[in-house]
Amino acid sequence: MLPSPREQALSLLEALGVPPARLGAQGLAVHSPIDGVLITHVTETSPAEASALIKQAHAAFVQWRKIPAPRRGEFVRLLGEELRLHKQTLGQLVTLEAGKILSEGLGEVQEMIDICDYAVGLSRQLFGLTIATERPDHRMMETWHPLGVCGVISAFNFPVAVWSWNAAIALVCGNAVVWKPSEKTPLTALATHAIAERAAKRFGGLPEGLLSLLIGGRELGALLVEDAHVPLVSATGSTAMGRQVGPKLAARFARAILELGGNNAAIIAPSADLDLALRGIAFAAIGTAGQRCTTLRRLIVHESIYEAFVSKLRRVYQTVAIGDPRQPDVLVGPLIDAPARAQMDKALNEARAMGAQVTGGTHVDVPHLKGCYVAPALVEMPRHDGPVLHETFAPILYVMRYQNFEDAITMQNSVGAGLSSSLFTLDMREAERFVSVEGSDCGIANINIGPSGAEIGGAFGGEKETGGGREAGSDSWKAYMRRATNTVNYGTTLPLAQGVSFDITTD
Ligand code: UN1
Repeated sequence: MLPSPREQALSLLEALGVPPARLGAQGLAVHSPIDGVLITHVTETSPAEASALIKQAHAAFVQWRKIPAPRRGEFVRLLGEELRLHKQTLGQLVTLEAGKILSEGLGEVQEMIDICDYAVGLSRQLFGLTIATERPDHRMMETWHPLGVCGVISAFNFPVAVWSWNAAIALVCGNAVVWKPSEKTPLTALATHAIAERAAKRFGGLPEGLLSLLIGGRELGALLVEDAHVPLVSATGSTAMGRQVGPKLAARFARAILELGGNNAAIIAPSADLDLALRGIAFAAIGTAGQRCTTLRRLIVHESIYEAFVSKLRRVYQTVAIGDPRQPDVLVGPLIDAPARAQMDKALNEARAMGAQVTGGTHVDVPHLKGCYVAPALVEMPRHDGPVLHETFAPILYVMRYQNFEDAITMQNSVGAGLSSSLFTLDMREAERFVSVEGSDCGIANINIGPSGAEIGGAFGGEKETGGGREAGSDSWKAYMRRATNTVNYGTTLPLAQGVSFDITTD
């Protein structure tokens, strides 16, 4: 018999070293989605405290930016080590607070470890170019400088990994980080900070306030967005949230990294390896109970294999184990809360009204657990329209048919969001076309794997209503630094660019 989520969470918080003073009988109430029961309250940050923390972070940045980047990398290396040591405990806490199955909770912490490793290497690779200049005895180069305080606003579904993608990179780049986690998942944020504090101790101390945490509601996120001491905000959440945050940052010329909604599709072509596709589709559509921004939401299947493939998928939907995400055989945990389930019901009703055929989608009673459990829904649509066009953050997979490949690509691209996409095919021409300029319009386009579960080595993010931001690997680090172009004249004359002459008379 498993302990109650509350008991287990409280003992994990203790094991992780979260200061008891942050928890108590008052403040932000935190419930486990597993049973809906209150775990504890968390002390909230007042707006005045938040402003003071941002100021302090700026002062910390002024010190931190002078530390050589490889030395900054040493702190991130220690952070990665501490995360390795606490992978089990933090992973379990992610499961208790966000409701994802344990393997995914642990995977989330692994993603944090991976980005730390990546950032350590990066700390010795923050380089600019030297560029040929048109003037004799001149040198032209670019230098990358730290930016300042980086604000991070994260969502409940990846309560700690998203912070780490931003923080690990921002720190080696010489920045301070102020984090506003989702009000639904403050416990994992506190635990992450406790882990970072251990790394800081081993490092020999960080400038006071280099990493800070704002616990509370969206007004704290708004404060971060409006504070002139914050030159960059990386915000993960809905497109509606991005529409508020983006213009405010633009108005004060601050940078935005926006990771907003997704409405990700997979195309199953006639040549696809259907067994492989089935596994890929099941993980992408059902995993994390449909609560990833990369979750597969639209399946576009060639008519010639529709029945063969979709009948197998129906069976998966009918048999997948739903329940306590701590149980090893369970693949679908609870939705985060009752409003999420109501949104799911609403979308399914809209689909039914259009004539859709729904497999699953019902509320599920799990003995002794009062969480919001649902059977994932496979929704065979008469057309690509209505609720299909919008992201509902729940395990709903809409299925459509196609006849020709170009139409499938058009369908895949005809939604507002542009995060992730995939194609299952063994036809090389189709595969290459899909990743070509005429193919998927998303930030992520995969072949023979689903749209979710990206590695940290690539740049993560999407186009159109997904916001255009890129985090994690590749050259995403450049967003966390400012570039200066330097031209140095080591000669004795002053030739002007473009052949301009401007001769003044001198005595
Ligand atoms: C998110 O859902 O906000 O690619 C992030 C993935 C994960 C990250 C998801 N690595 O599914």
